[in-house]
Amino acid sequence: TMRGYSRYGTAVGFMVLLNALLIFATQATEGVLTDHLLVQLHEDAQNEAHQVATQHGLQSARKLPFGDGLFHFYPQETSKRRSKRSTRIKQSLQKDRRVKKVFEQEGFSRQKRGYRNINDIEVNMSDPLFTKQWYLINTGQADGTPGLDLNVAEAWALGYTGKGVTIAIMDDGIDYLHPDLASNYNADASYDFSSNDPFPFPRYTDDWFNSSHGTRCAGEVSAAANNNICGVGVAYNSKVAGIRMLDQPFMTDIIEASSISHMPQDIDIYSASWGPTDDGKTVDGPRELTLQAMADGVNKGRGGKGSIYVWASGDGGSYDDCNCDGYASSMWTISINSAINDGRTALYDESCSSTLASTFSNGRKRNPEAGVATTDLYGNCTLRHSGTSAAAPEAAGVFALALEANPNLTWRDMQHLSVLTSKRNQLHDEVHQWRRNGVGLEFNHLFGYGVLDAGGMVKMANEWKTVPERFHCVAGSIQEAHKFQSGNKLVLAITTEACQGKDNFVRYLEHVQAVVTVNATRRGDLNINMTSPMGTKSILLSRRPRDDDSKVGFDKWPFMTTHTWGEDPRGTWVLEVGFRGDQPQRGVLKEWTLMLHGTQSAPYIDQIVRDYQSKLAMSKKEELEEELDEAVERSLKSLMSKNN
Ligand SMILES: *[C@@H]1O[C@H](CO)[C@@H](O)[C@H](O)[C@H]1NC(C)=O
Ligand SMILES: *[C@@H]1O[C@H](CO)[C@@H](O)[C@H](O)[C@H]1NC(C)=O
Ligand SMILES: *[C@@H]1O[C@H](CO)[C@@H](O)[C@H](O)[C@H]1NC(C)=O
Ligand SMILES: *[C@@H]1O[C@H](CO)[C@@H](O)[C@H](O)[C@H]1NC(C)=O
Ligand SMILES: *[C@@H]1O[C@H](CO)[C@@H](O)[C@H](O)[C@H]1NC(C)=O
Ligand SMILES: *[C@@H]1O[C@H](CO)[C@@H](O)[C@H](O)[C@H]1NC(C)=O
Ligand SMILES: [Ca+2]
Ligand SMILES: [Ca+2]
Repeated sequence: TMRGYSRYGTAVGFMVLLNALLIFATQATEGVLTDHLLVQLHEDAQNEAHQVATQHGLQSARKLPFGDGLFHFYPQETSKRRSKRSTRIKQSLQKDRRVKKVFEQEGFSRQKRGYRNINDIEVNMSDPLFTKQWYLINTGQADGTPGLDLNVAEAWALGYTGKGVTIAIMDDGIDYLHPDLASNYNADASYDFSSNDPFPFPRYTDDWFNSSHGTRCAGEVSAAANNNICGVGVAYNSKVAGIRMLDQPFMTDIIEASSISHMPQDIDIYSASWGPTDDGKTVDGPRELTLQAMADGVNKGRGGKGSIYVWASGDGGSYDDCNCDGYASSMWTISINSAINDGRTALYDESCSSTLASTFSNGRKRNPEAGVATTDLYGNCTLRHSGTSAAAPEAAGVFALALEANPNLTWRDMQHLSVLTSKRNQLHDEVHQWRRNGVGLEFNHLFGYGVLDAGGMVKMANEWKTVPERFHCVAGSIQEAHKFQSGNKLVLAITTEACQGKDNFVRYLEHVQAVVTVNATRRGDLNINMTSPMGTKSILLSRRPRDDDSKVGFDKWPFMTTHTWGEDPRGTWVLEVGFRGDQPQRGVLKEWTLMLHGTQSAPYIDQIVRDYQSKLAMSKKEELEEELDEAVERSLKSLMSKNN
């Protein structure tokens, strides 16, 4: 074993150790010699190492911190194997009077831990559009960034394809006769609330809009695999239900509530790619019945584990703020944003502190194949699905894989898993930095905790222990009117014990809501930030240049942040309310109530213990490696001293 090496100590000569290492190396890998040389120089030549190296055709020399007079002589260019030239260099070095000894360096293989080579997992699909579905496996097609994908291949390789899970697409219907959808269609769980019948087939509407939206979303989740038709769904063995509810002249609370509460014991996941108008001046959310339906869903759906509501964060671009959309910003929905295939934001992406994670879509003029490939109306396929509309169903598909891996997951477990396993990957937001919150979780104001990682998620889901009970604490409330104006922002503080000592003590945060009542001469110029006791700043509201409301303001509006996830809420929270924009504005804040939601006992204690154990194993490994290094160093020294 490796530990044994240290016992050789200085007593054993270098050659013994070298032999042992060589045996070890030949057993472990096929070592090859490289152009790199270990050179020992005579004492009086040690200041000339660089000259010696260059005179023999090498690039330079680097003094090694161990051994006496040892240098790393390295070549101009690194090729994998030793070149013929290198043999000559070695011979000429050996003849140089300044050089005491020359050793060749062996090259062997070391893999980055936790790094998945995207070509390692072989996925063989006959579906013609499969290779165009870069969001499933991104090999760089359509000018994309290789590896920037949902990592579904790993989840599939582990055997998770969505079996036994039903996802409902709440949209404009599904072409359930589509040959790529028919076999996965769950007719029993489907309904048409636009026409009040059990057949949510897309129909022509008054404005002749051809309703392909739902069909495209359904294909992303549940298109069948290996049938030579279109592409492959993220969860290609899951069932998809159609809930047609967008195709009537106007929406009603009854239709929304009915859709959201449709068959909650049969439908596991509801995907919604709609919301209030993304015109940058609307502040709207679920009405009374729909709120009740959502609350019932998370509390009673799926046998009490809770319906999973997946929401597109919105298509209003930088002019809108998804915290003004009460569906996306609800704690009960998982709000999903989108990245394009090279990791940039889509132009229509809205940012806000309530977004949990991201998937992929298309949203800049690029390669025509950079769109989302999926099923289309009338049995067709398309390469051009886009919008955050396209992002939410991908997330629904990933969650279906996680539910297959562990059907016990609650609606909150799914959010915890998303926070813990989503990745920054190569996402980049030109406006907002990636930051770490008080417990070290990395997030971004637009992408949330990053791109969903299906492989990571199913692996963690597999061993997941349901998170502890959730508590709610009103941390404090300021209810006097406070005036503020341009150039003179309002700063308020609430210091809280987070209900410590009471039954509803919240020690580990999940969601935080700031319920705010504020009016202003121009609502769109308002911006609100909130900083947690652990120092995490959430941008609760950004400027919305198109919103010129001067009457309504925000009335007990629950701005939500996910950015303080896992933090200890005890201490002082600071709210900053100000104006941005060209014209001077005035406003009055009438209420700020701080609501904390989370657990009393540590969530995922088992996960943490496991992490700790694996870290322990790592540190032992490093210790071993250090011991080995030391042994090599000692042996080298002893060899050198003998040669002196
Ligand atoms: C992929 O599938 C095709 C068609 O079924 C088959 O001919 C081929 O051998 C498969 N390739 C691999 C590597 O499994
Ligand atoms: C919808 O389909 C009808 C019939 O195929 C066609 O005439 C019409 O132009 C389409 N409308 C749109 C908006 O694509
Ligand atoms: C759909 O497919 C039919 C034939 O199957 C074709 O005639 C039609 O143009 C396609 N429609 C669209 C919108 O691509
Ligand atoms: C789900 O819960 C049941 C009952 O508590 C338990 O027996 C089962 O092992 C759990 N399954 C997983 C995958 O955790
Ligand atoms: C805001 O509310 C205060 C107090 O109710 C009122 O005096 C003021 O006129 C309102 N301002 C606007 C811009 O509506
Ligand atoms: C809120 O934070 C943003 C981003 O750091 C900053 O630009 C803005 O001025 C802040 N607004 C207030 C009212 O503090
Ligand atoms: Ca297919
Ligand atoms: Ca919006």
